[in-house]
This record gives sequence, C-alpha cells and structure tokens, in this order.
Amino acid sequence: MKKIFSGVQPTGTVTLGNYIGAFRQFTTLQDEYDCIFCIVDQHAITVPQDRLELRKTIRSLAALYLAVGIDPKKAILFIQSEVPAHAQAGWLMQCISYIGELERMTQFKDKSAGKDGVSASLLTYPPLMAADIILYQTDIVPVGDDQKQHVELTRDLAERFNKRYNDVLTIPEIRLPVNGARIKSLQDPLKKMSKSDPNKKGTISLLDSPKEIEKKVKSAVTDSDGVVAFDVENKPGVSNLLTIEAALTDVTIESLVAKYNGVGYGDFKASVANAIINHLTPIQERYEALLVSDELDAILDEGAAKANAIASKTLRKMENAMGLGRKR
Ligand code: ATP
Ligand code: LTN
Repeated sequence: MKKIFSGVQPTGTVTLGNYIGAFRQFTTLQDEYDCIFCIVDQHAITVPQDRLELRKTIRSLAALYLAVGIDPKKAILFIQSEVPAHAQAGWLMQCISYIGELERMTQFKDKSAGKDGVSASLLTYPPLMAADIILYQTDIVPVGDDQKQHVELTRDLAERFNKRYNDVLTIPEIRLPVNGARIKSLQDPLKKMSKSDPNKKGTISLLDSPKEIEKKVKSAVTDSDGVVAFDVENKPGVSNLLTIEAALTDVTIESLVAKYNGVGYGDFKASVANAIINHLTPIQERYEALLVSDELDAILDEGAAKANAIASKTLRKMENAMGLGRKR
C-alpha cells in the first residue's frame, strides 16, 4: 500500500481551514493507504509558545484528530517530539539545504517580516518538515495549498540526497483537496484563515459554539452587489462562503449558486452557518468525550512506538549512506 504522511502544528485551536484543507482528506485516505499523522510540536516552537498552553494544545489536537474520524486501527497517530529520529533527520536535511532556497520560502518571509528576533529554526523549518516526510518513505502528502512550496522543497532535498549519497529516499507527491485548498479569513477574504490569526472574528474554530459560528458568519466581509455568485477575483468573500459550504456538504459550487438564486446575503449567510453547525456538532461531541478518556494516551503511546520503529530504520539508512558513525 502507498504511504501517506501529514502533520498539523499544535499552535491554537484547529480552524475550519485546517479541517477542509487537511483533516477532511485524512479521514477518507485512511481506508486506501498506510496513513501516518503527526502532531508537529517541534515545528510549533519555531515561534514563541507558552509551555502550559502548548501541552494543552497538543492533547486537544490529538483528541481532534480522533474526533474528526482518524481511526487508530487504520492509521498511526503520534507526537513528533516523542520520536527522536525527526530532529536527527532534520539535521541531516539541513546539511543538504542551501540558505538561499530556505530564504525564498513564503512562509518564512511572512512569519519573519517586521520581527526583531527571528529564530534560526523559522528558517530551518522546511528541512525538519522534509525529515518528517522522508522518514516514512512517504508517497503522498495531503496538505492545504499553503504547504505546496514546502513539499516541493522536500522533493528537491530528497532528490539531492539520493543523487549525492545513495538512492535511499522516496520522492513524495503533494495532494490538495478538490474544494477548499485555501479557505480565507472571514474578515479579510484575501488572507488565508489561520490558527494563529489574532483576529478571531475571521477564524472559525472547530470548537466554536453554534452561537459563535452564526455571529462570525453573519459578520463575514462580503460585497455590496447582493448577488450570490462564485467569482474569486471580484467576490472573494461570497466565494469563500460558497467554498466552505460546498466542501462540508459535498455539493458542487454550481448547484449551491443555483440554490441561492434570488436569495439575499442575510439568508445565504444563515444557511452557510447552519451547514457549518450541522457538520461540527457531532465532531464536538466526540471531542469532549475523548479529552477526558484514558484512551488518548494509550493511542499516542502505541503511535509513537510504531512511528519510532519505521523512522529509526530510515534514519540508520541515511546515516550509513552519509558515512556517519560506524557501519550498522
Ligand atoms: P499557523 O497559523 O500556526 O501557521 P495554520 O492554521 O496555517 O497554522 P497548520 O498547522 O500550519 O495551520 O496547517 C495544518 C494543515 O492545514 C496544513 O495541511 C495546511 O496546509 C492546512 N491549512 C491551513 N490553513 C488552511 C486554509 N486556510 N485553507 C486550507 N487548508 C489550510
Ligand atoms: N508545515 C506544515 C505542518 C507540517 C507538515 C509536516 C505537513 C510539518 N511537517 C509534514 C505535512 C507533512 C504546516 O505548517 N501546515
């Protein structure tokens, strides 16, 4: 079976963007592929984190992975820092990365812009992400559109490694969702919806109450022409709401546009909010139950052991190919 790997950072409550861009694909893929899903806490600390908050967010993210439908009998779920091979292989990938190519990453440019103390790890984030992927000989990486550049760099690094040393690494491919590869902020439909956006009005969290969801969708920025149509360039706000409803209900955007023919923005927004609430309510119920169960730790322990067994094998192959240590 082909292998799938993906990771989500424990940097805040998972958003509808994360769900549509990433989580939703994960649950369908686990039936057809060998899936490995990771809580990438080492990536989260490339920007400052409160340690107590981070611990809580890691646990919450684990519960959410399961609540959205990841089945530990089918897929491996683990925490990055509990598998030492990630940091070790991350170093090896750094050693074959060029500063110039890392400086060209748009995520680095965005996250470092205007900041005084930019950590070195913000720059070396992509080689660590490459390590996450190649350690499992991953064939496919399901992510949102914003990670395209990082997956392309991972391919370059893996090819470079194979050429320079030995053919050790599998070259991964990206997989984007059909609908909603980039969900936008409700307050600024030109910007992606993001977990770490300080303006919470633009972001719908998977754990928002029905009231909060209604309020946020109601105040979503749209336009003044009052016609529900899909036109990303001229009507980014309305198009974003249509994309969200289409992704959550598996209805095409065309049929949604037909459904909203002659409907005003007030009713349109109420209907989109309803679709979101209907989709999230059962996820929230499962999440609450998981968070207080012992099940969670047992699943994460088992996941770390399984991931460790696979990752340490690839790491050893890489070290042997590079001539590190003694031959093992
Ligand atoms: P941060 O704000 O801390 O950078 P984030 O919201 O961008 O976080 P990540 O943990 O970096 O979230 O991403 C997890 C997954 O969600 C990735 O596959 C990413 O591509 C996807 N994703 C993030 N934001 C969106 C979005 N707005 N639309 C679609 N997919 C998204
Ligand atoms: N960089 C990703 C998170 C991430 C990831 C990965 C995704 C870290 N390692 C490996 C896929 C595969 C992000 O910010 N969304």
